[in-house]
Amino acid sequence: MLMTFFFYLAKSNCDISSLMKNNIIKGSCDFKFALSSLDQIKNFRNEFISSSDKPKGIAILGRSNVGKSSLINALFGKGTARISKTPGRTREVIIFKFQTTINENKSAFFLFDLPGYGHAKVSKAMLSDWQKIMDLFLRLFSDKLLFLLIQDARHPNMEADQQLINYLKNSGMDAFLVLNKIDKLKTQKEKNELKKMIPTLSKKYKMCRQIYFVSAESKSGLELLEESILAILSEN
Ligand SMILES: Nc1nc2c(ncn2[C@@H]2O[C@H](COP(=O)(O)OP(=O)(O)OP(=O)(O)O)[C@@H](O)[C@H]2O)c(=O)[nH]1
Ligand SMILES: [Mg+2]
Repeated sequence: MLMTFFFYLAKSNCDISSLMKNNIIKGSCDFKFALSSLDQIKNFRNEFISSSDKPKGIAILGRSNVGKSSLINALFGKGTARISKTPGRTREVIIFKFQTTINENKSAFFLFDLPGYGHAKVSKAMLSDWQKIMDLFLRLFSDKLLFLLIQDARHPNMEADQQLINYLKNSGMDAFLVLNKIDKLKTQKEKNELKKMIPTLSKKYKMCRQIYFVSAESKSGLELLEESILAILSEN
């Protein structure tokens, strides 16, 4: 009898914990806008703030081709973002809205796919457009968002990444550093190279709350990343 009771308790605890698991509802991500001008960004700010949903969200930022769109698809469901064949393709601020379950409640948040930086073939004019868009974007939204700074785990902290972190470090934003494509680190030597970099990364990216090691391809590390994102979004 007692055994049966404990078995029931253990089983029901297990069910409760899986029910209460926070998650991003896959496939719930809806494309809202692609903003390419400063005016469009300003106008969207009003909608964002007056939204009946929480004016909070996450922004994805990283060099061209590090796998920003692939990570979006892995976290939010296949087909959410376009994966580029040509690096540097995402030129606009692309905005989605997505649904979550947090502590058994459904909540909606915004997702911002920001234009990539540091691509060699980008002209001076494009670079200056990127800068203007980012200056305005950060001014209007940075206090409401968690930034995922994405880098390629094989080549972290490249010159363009260093320029970015210098640009962002006094912004006071909330951020995670996410090293993607860890599936491409095949040999022990490659893995050790990355391990050796961790103290440097921790120091240089101390504005980031955490460093995550993930693969959009193999899905490794994504569960932990998703949990951590939701923990931040559910903070008041
Ligand atoms: N092996 C591997 N390949 C990946 C991973 N993530 C992305 N890729 C590949 O890297 C390339 C670029 O991926 P995207 O997701 O388009 O990169 P992006 O950062 O959005 O690129 P832009 O929008 O051009 O700035 C694609 O060929 C992806 O299939 C990963 O975790 N592992
Ligand atoms: Mg992209």
